[in-house]
Amino acid sequence: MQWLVTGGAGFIGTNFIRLALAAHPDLSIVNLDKLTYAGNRQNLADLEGSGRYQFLQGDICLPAHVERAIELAGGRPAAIINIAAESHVDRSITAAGECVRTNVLGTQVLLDAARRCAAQRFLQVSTDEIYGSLGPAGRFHERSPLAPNSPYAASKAAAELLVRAAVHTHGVPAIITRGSNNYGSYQTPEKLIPLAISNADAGQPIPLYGNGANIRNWIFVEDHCRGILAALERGRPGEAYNLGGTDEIENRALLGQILGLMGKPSSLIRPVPDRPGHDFRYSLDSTRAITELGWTPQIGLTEGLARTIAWYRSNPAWTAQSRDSKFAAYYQGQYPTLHHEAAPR
Ligand code: NAD
Ligand code: TDX
Repeated sequence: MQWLVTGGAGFIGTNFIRLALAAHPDLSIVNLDKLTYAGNRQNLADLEGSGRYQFLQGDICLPAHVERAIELAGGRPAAIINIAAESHVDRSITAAGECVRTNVLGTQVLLDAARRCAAQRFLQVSTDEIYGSLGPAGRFHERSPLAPNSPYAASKAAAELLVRAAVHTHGVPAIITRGSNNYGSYQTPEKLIPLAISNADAGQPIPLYGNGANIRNWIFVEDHCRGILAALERGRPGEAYNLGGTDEIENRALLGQILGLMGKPSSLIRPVPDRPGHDFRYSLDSTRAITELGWTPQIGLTEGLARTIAWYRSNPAWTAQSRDSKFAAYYQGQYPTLHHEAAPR
């Protein structure tokens, strides 16, 4: 059995490939990844040469690169799993072009390829952000309207509509998963949790947007990856499945919990100007995935954070490599009010 995975050198892709190969001894995977700032080939270097994993550097927006990846996967992969994306909301607010190109055009190029090679399944990894923002109460279910608020979220919603059209018009057997906020190993430190852990370990201030009352629904990355696998194997083509995590928490309380677990002072938290258009709250009703796929998230926030902190502390070289000079330039542009306090290491 051969699968084509895109974006497998990023955070969720790395975790997904490890999980899928462990779950299926007869599976081999081709990983097509452009290696943007968010991709790191070394994440899965130990699998290269195993005979079950091949890495191909390439761009999902370029049909020739996608065709090459499909050839490497034997010409007719049993599944194409699209994990590649420009995934950071803040970067999409500063400059939306790459986000729209990869997330929208790239998805269409992959759908066209799936049709041509008659892949048996296409799985689009999407996000809760396509639903927009909630107030203090309520949850999103799969029939909630798409109401994205950031350029990133809008590009992911657009990709979902292209997937829907490919199912309806061309009969592509595609399934969509909508995960909530992920955390865990291999996440680049532009995102809140790895930024907090790596800044705290370096004794540097942690930026908290606005009043810190925004709420996210956190899912441990391995729970999310099990959900993607379950949807691929047991989901119905044409359907979307919410994959929400176990915990909802305000950002300021989350940072307090992380610092407590790390034995660091909460005085490291520094309010910074709010994100423009900042969604207040996300919360997913995952009843469909629980009943149809037999999936449930298993790792609660306290355990997941402890495991995540332990991973970052065991892998300082990985973090140092992620926090390179390009990251420093990004950080200075994103957090000008913090820059004078300390530069990221
Ligand atoms: P990430 O930014 O860590 O990784 C993205 C990967 O895609 C990188 O390896 C990058 O090199 C690759 N990539 C980018 N553009 C590419 C292109 N044009 N061609 C080929 N490869 C390209 O992202 P992530 O956090 O792992 O997210 C993965 C997917 O999961 C995304 O589709 C995202 O929308 C979705 N998602 C993420 C979260 C989350 O909390 N991180 C939650 C729900 C859904
Ligand atoms: O420095 C920060 N300070 C801060 O207060 C950063 C980077 C974020 N925040 C806030 C903004 C959000 O309310 O923390 C929350 C989480 O922010 P991010 O880690 O940037 O995630 P979010 O914007 O919620 O989006 C994430 O979840 C859905 C992923 O990045 C997306 O790819 C996914 O689709």
